Amino acid sequence: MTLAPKNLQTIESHVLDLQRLHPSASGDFTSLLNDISFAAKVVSRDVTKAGLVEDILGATDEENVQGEVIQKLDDFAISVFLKCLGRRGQVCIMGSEELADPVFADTSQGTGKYIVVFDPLDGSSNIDANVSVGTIFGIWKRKSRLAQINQDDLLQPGRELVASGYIIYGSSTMFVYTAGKGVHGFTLDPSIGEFLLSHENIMTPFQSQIYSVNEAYEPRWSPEVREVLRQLKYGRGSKLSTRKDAPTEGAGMSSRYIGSLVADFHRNLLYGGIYLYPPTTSHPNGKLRLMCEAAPLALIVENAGGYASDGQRPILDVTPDDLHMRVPLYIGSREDVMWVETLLSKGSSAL
Ligand code: P6P
Repeated sequence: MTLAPKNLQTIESHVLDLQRLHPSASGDFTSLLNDISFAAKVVSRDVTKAGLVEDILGATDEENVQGEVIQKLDDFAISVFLKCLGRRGQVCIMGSEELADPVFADTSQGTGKYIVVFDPLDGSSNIDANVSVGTIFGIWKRKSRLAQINQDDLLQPGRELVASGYIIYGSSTMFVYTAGKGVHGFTLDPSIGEFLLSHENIMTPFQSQIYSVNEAYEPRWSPEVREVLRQLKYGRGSKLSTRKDAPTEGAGMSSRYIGSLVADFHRNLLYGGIYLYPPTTSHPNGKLRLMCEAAPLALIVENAGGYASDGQRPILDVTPDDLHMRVPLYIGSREDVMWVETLLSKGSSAL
C-alpha cells in the first residue's frame, strides 16, 4: 500500500488558514501567493527537463542591467512570473533583477495593493551543469494612494516586507515562504501538481559548522574580512601565530559553496550555516542585490531564528536607494552572523 504523504496540506490551503487570521483580508494576498506558486510550477516543469527541451539551455546574446549574460531560461522565467503575477490586479509594481526598470502592472481589475520584487532564476549560469537554481521574491504593500504611486512605494526596506520566499529547483522543487508567522516549506508533488507541506515551522540552528563563501576572492577582500575567514577556519579568537605552527585541528568548520545562492541558503537554513558575500575590489558594495535577494532571504532567516547583516547592521534595516542596489551579505545561524558583524564592526583593531 502506498503511504499517503506526511501532510496533505497544500500551499493554497495553508495561505487560506493564514488569511482566516485576518477577518478583514480581501483575499488579494492569498491569490498573489497562489499566482507565485503557479508560476513556480510552470518554471519547475521546464527547468527540471531543460536538457530535453529544444533550444532552452544556454545563453541569449543579451546582458541584463547588471551586465550579466541572460540565460535562455532566465528569459523564460521572467516572462512566466510577469504574466502570472497580479492577474487579479492586486499588484501595482513588479521589479526584477533582470529588468533595468520596474514594470507598472494593470490594476484596473483590482486594488493594486502589492509590490513584488523578484529574482526569477538565481544561479542560472549553473543550469547547463544541472546545479540547483532558484527564484527569490519579496512582497511589500503600497504606501501611497493608487493614483499617486511613486518611487517610495518601490524602495522600501526589508523591515516593511509583508512576506517573502524562494523556490529551489533541485532534486525536488520546494517552495519556502514566510508571512511573519513562521517559515514553512512545501515540496512539489509533480504527479498531482501540488506543493504539499513538508517542512512546517523551519527553525535554523543557532550556531553551525558550515561556512559558504567564494574563497577565490580572498586577494580582493579587506584585511578584516580575511581575518573573519581565518578565525572561521582556525577558531574564534585564535591568533595569527597559529598559521606558522604545526597543522592544527582548526575550528572544525566545513566549507560548502555551490555558487547558487538559493541552494547554499536553503542547505544552511536546514543544517545551520553562514553564507558570506563580502565586498571585493570588483564589487565594493558586494555582488548581491538588496531588494530581490538579500532582504527577502533576511526576512526568511530572521523568522527562522537566524540573522542577516551587511557587516554593520541588519539587512532588514537597509533602505534601498535604487531597485538594483547591492549589499554585502552575511546570513544564516544567528550566533555566527552576530559574531561576524561584531568582528567586522571592530575594524582593524580586531586584527
Ligand atoms: P560568485 C549567482 O550568480 C549569484 O547571484 C548567487 O546565486 C551566487 O551565490 C553568487 O552569485 C555566486 O557569485 O561571484 O561566487 O560566482
